[in-house]
Amino acid sequence: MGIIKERFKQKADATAEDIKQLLKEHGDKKIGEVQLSQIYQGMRGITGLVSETSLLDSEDGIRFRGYSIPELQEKLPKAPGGSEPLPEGLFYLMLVGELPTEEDVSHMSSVLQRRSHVPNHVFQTIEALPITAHPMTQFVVAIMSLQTESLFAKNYAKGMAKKDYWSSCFDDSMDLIARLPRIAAYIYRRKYRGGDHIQPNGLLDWAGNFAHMMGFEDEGFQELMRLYMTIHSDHEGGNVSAHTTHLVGSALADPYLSFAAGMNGLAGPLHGLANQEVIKWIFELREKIGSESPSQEQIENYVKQTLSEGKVVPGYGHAVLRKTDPRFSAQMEFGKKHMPNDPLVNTVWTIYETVPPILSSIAKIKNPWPNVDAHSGALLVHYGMKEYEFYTVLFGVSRALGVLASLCWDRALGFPLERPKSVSTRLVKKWLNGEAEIWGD
Ligand code: HAX
Repeated sequence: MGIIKERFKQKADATAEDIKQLLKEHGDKKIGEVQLSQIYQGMRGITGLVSETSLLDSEDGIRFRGYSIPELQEKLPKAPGGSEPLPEGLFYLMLVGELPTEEDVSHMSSVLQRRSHVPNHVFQTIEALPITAHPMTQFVVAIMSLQTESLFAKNYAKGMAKKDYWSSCFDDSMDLIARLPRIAAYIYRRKYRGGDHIQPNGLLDWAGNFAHMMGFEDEGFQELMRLYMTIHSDHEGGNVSAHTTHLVGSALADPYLSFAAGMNGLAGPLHGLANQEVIKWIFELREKIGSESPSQEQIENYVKQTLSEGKVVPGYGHAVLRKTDPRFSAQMEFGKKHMPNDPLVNTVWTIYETVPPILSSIAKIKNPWPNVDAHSGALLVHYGMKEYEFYTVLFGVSRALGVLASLCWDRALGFPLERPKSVSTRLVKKWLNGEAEIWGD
């Protein structure tokens, strides 16, 4: 067994023992109440999931195993000469629960390099799709075709015992994370660079190699990829991509099937696809006014027009957050450091000054502040990645780190099939009339 796998197993066994004790002593404690409105409104605020890898605070934003993004930027190992964290270090932290040393991270990088071979049939499957297919469609289809490699599925078919699920889940998760940059880069080069593919560079870290395979050799872009892959990786368990991966995995669908399901959710415009929508929306604004640098007044009018057409302002609002997303702030800092005079990046900052007061004046909107997607596209465009339909694939490669680390924990802790109870409006009416119990059927 590899060293990372061994450490993970030790931590998971200790946590499983803690949970056993915790439930024995406190299993019947109430942690909240559920209002009728919550079950009709997307289950907001109902605590019903365990997420070991990260927790989201509505004011402070995301913390990965207790560490904020600025803390991770300081504490996680960096690439030689770089100043952004290496995402494989964050993966280690989410998996093992402890900050990795430089040695741990370089070990993780080489393990991922070793596992990164993608079988030919995956590329053939991508090639069978029309080139016009959305990159997220190509991405999900490629992951599904890679499912032929699942050890979990093979071992389950051979009668694997429940106590061994975690091991195959771990191996599949590592393999999948190792292979995703190759697949995503293939899709990028196929769709936007005439199929002129680039071989991996075994000397580079996971995110640096990803940038290289997409054709971006600029050190600034590689640093951006390290930051991007770190901050998009996890947002506790209830967001659509994380929750879907967890739910599908609870049926013992293997990590490939579970992750592909999560990616279908990420491809929704209220979730991960918002990153392409933001840039599309800004490009349309530029075209409309015929300028690269819209004024605050022009942005204000454009936002009001968007709202009057019954559309959402992409990149703003959040189901949990009630402040500026620290993932937005981290990207803003990156922009200030690397490209303070870029007109598109400056427009993102002017939008940041303009939108919150407008959204704040609309009573129903709970959070007028920007989320992660409001900023990412402008940084990518700066380095020449203008093909915004591809942006959600980048998000997806990063999200694998969090949701697959969580899936390993799910199997190691022996979590059961997820199956919440539902109600019908008919039952609700009967309950309100005192004719039925709400938990009846
Ligand atoms: N523009 C216009 N209206 C908005 C809005 C925005 N940015 N944010 C919220 N609202 C509206 C909602 O559509 C909802 O209207 P209805 O009641 O008429 O349906 C109302 O305000 C209440 O919404 P909320 O309670 O404040 O927010 P929700 O938890 O329902 O939704 C969303 C959260 C992120 C989906 C929402 O803010 C939104 O649609 N934002 C724009 C899309 C976006 O940026 N998505 C990415 C989110 C981050 C993420 O997951 N990234 O992957």
